[in-house]
Amino acid sequence: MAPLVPLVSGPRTRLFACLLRLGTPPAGSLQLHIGAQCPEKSYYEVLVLGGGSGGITMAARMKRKVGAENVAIVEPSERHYYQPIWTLVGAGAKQLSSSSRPMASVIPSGVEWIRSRVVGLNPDKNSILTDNGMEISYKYLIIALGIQLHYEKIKGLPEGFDHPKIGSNYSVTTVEKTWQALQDFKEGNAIFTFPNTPVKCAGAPQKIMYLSEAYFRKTGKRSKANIIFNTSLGAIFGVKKYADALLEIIKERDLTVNYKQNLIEVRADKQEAVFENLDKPGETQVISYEMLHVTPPMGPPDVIKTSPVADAAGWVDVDKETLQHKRYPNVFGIGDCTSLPTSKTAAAVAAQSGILDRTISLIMKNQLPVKKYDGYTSCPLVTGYNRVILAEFDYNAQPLETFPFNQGKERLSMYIMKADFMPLLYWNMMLRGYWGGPAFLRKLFHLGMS
Ligand code: FAD
Ligand code: UQ1
Repeated sequence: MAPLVPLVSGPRTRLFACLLRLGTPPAGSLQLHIGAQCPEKSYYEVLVLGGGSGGITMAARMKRKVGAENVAIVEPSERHYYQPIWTLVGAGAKQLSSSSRPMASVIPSGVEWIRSRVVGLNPDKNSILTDNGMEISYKYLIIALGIQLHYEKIKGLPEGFDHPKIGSNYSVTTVEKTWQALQDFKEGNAIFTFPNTPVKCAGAPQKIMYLSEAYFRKTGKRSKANIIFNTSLGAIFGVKKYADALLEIIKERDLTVNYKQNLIEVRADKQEAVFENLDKPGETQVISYEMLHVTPPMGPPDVIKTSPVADAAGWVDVDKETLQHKRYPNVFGIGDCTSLPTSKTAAAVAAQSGILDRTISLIMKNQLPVKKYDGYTSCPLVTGYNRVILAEFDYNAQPLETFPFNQGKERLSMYIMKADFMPLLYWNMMLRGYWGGPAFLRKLFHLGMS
C-alpha cells in the first residue's frame, strides 16, 4: 500500500499544460458550478469519480465531513439523470425533461466540479488521469462510475435505432423511441429482451412489457399484440416471493416468456430480431417484430476494467460489508460499478451511501469500519399505469420489506410512491446526502422486530 501523500510536481506541471491547451479562461470562469476542465487544485482530500447517483450523494456527505473546498467530483456530463423515471417515460407516463437537471445544479455548493472524463486510475500513486491530460491526486478516492452500456455488442445496433418500431429505456437517446414504437404499434409481435450480462435495475426490462400490455389494452390493440419476453436468464426474477407474483401476472395477462434467449442481432430495416439459444450454442431463431424493446448488454466501465482496482470480472473490488477496496484502503466504491453482489439500483446506492459515510468516517480517524451493508436493494416492479409490486431484498435474496403490508401485491399506493414520491426524495434528500435508505422506516413500521 503506497503512503497517502499528495503529488506535488507532476500534477502542477500538468495543470499548467491543461490551462495552456484550453487557453486562458475569463476571470472567475473556473468557478465551481460552471464546472472546470482544468481543476483549481491538483490534490483533494476526497476525490469522487462520477457525478451520478452515487457520486453526488457521496460528495454531499463528504462535504459535511471535510469541507466543500476539500472535495472534487470528476464528471464530463452536462446533465444529471434520474434514470428510474425512464421506465415511465418509455411508456408515455412521464416527460423525458422531468428526468434530468443541469449537473451544475446538483454538485454540492463549494465542491469543485472537474468537467473531464477519467481515463486512468493509479491507486499506487494515489492519483487519477483525465482525458485532458490532468493528473489529480487524493487522500481518499470514491469510485462511482456506474455501469457501461454496450448496444454495439448487438449486431445492427446502435444504428438500428434510426429505424422506427424499436426503442430502449436504458439510454436518454432511445427512451422516447420506446414510447413512439408503442404508439405506432398496429399488429404483430411486441418483443422485450434481457441480455446475457449483469444489468442495472433488473426489473426494468420487464416493467416496460407490463406497461405496454396495459397500453395496448387501453387503446383497444391488445387482441392484435403477441407479447413476448425473451430473457437470457433462467428465471423471471431472483427473489421467489416476487417471481411467484410476476408469474401469476404473466399467466393472467397472456404474456409469453422464453428463457435462455439472448438477442444477438437486430435487422431493423426488416423488423427482425435474432436470438441465440443459450442452452444450445449455435442455435438461433429469427423473430419478426412490430415493436422491439432492447435492454443492452452491460459491463464495468472500461477505465475500471483496465485498472488495478478491478476484480477479475472488471468491477471495483470492494468489501461487501464496508465498501472499502480490498487492496487499497483509501479507495472506496459505490453503486453500479462495484463488485457488490446485489442488484444494481439507486435504492441500493442510497443504502450504500449511509454505510460508506460511516466507513470513511472511521477510516479517517484511523479506526476500523464497523457498519455492515446487508445488500439492501429495491425494485419497484411497475405492472401497469397505476400498479407497483415493491420488491425489496438483501444479499440472500430474502425480502426486506419496509411497509407493514404485503408488498408482493400490486398496489396503487406503491405506484404513487414510485412515480411521484421517489423523484422528490431523490432530488431533495438523497442527492443532498440525507437519505440512506428506508432501514429506519422498516424498523419503525415493524416495531424494531427486523
Ligand atoms: P450512475 O447514476 O449511472 O452514474 C455514473 C456517472 O459516472 C454518470 O454521471 C457518468 O456520466 C459518469 N461517468 C461514466 N464514466 C465516466 C468517466 N470515465 N469519467 C467520469 N465520469 C464518468 N434504480 C432504482 O433504485 N429504482 C428503479 O426503479 C430504477 N429503475 C431504472 C430504470 C432504468 C431504465 C434504468 C436505466 C435504471 C434504473 N435504476 C433504478 C438504476 C439506477 O438508475 C442506477 O442503479 C443508479 O443510477 C446507479 O448509480 P451510480 O452512481 O452507480 O451510476
Ligand atoms: C429508494 O430508496 C430509492 O432511492 C432513492 C429508490 O430509487 C429511486 C427506490 O426506487 C426505492 C423503492 C427506494 C426505497 C425507499 C422506500 C421508501 C421504500
